[in-house]
Amino acid sequence: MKLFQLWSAPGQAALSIWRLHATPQQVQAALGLAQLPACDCMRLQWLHDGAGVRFDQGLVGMFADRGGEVAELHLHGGHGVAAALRKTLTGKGWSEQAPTLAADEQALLDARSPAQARAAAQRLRYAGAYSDPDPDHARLRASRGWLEILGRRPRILIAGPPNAGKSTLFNAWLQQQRVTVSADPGTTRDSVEAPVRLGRGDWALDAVLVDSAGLWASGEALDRAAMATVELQRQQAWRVVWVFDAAQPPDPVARTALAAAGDHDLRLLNRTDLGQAWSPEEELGGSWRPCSLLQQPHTAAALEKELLEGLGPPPPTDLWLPLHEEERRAFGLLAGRG
Ligand SMILES: Nc1nc2c(ncn2[C@@H]2O[C@H](COP(=O)(O)OP(=O)(O)OP(=O)(O)O)[C@@H](O)[C@H]2O)c(=O)[nH]1
Ligand SMILES: [Mg+2]
Repeated sequence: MKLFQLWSAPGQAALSIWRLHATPQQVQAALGLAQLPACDCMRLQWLHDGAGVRFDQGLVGMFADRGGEVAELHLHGGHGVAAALRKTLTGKGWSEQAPTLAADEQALLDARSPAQARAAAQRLRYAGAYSDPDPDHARLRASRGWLEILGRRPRILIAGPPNAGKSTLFNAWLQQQRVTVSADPGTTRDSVEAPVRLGRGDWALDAVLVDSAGLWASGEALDRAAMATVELQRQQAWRVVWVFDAAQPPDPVARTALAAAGDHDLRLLNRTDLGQAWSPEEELGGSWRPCSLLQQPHTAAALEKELLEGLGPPPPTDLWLPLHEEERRAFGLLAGRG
């Protein structure tokens, strides 16, 4: 049976990588190649569909695999090329098969940021490198915060009482008018989430930012359902950015919610341009950042910086990284939200 597999991430990307389990002659015939695919080296060749029409130019080579010979194709990554290749090969009796990937290989394919890709690649490279007990555990301790989030997409929840400016912060962070902002309390009901990039360069991280409904003593069932969703979001969040209103002391529901805040959560006292009607430090404790999001839209960048600084130094690049909770527990490296 002639099989082909997609080895790059599904969807559109700059490149797609395919493996064809067949002989060089079968690959040449299937794709109308001018030359037989060469062994252990990639050559640029035109690929032709069943009607002899060129559909892409890419790198083609043959390699030895555990079970025999494998052709590897590095093609352009658009949907059109993938569709043309699939149609050409299935039209000639080939079958597509999903590759069997180890968990770390899958994590590398799924990585959406440089940091998450590096961590997955490091695990592949140094797999099995540890003996127990190992002095290298100590080197990982300073990067506990990173290890907690490199194996997943950390979620940052924006929460607080109604009208405090949560949606204003969400939009400022994304630098787009993504959600409705209005002077009517209770504008946001459903949680809205969007991908955000934290930091730059090699250790830039992919995260999810979540805007949420206001927390207050509402008699309406809809509001209470929305607040139950916020509580679920809070439990899943890596960090919460609490936004309270300087002009309006919060009601007991918002105060109670804040009691669940972790030490690394951020606290923002917004709308200080309207005057400060109460003191969060005195009434709620903790350290608060006074601000006016309307006048200081760069506050979001300062919050991003603070979140990243709280992570400590990035992990060493020459070690296998324990990213999953049970691994971090085994290494004595669990770092909770607290
Ligand atoms: N004066 C002043 N107004 C602000 C500031 N930040 C936001 N606002 C205004 O406050 C109102 C509420 O802002 P939102 O961002 O909708 O507040 P929210 O917390 O999302 O409110 P809900 O969705 O109702 O929970 C809007 O009219 C904003 O323009 C600020 O720094 N100063
Ligand atoms: Mg809102």
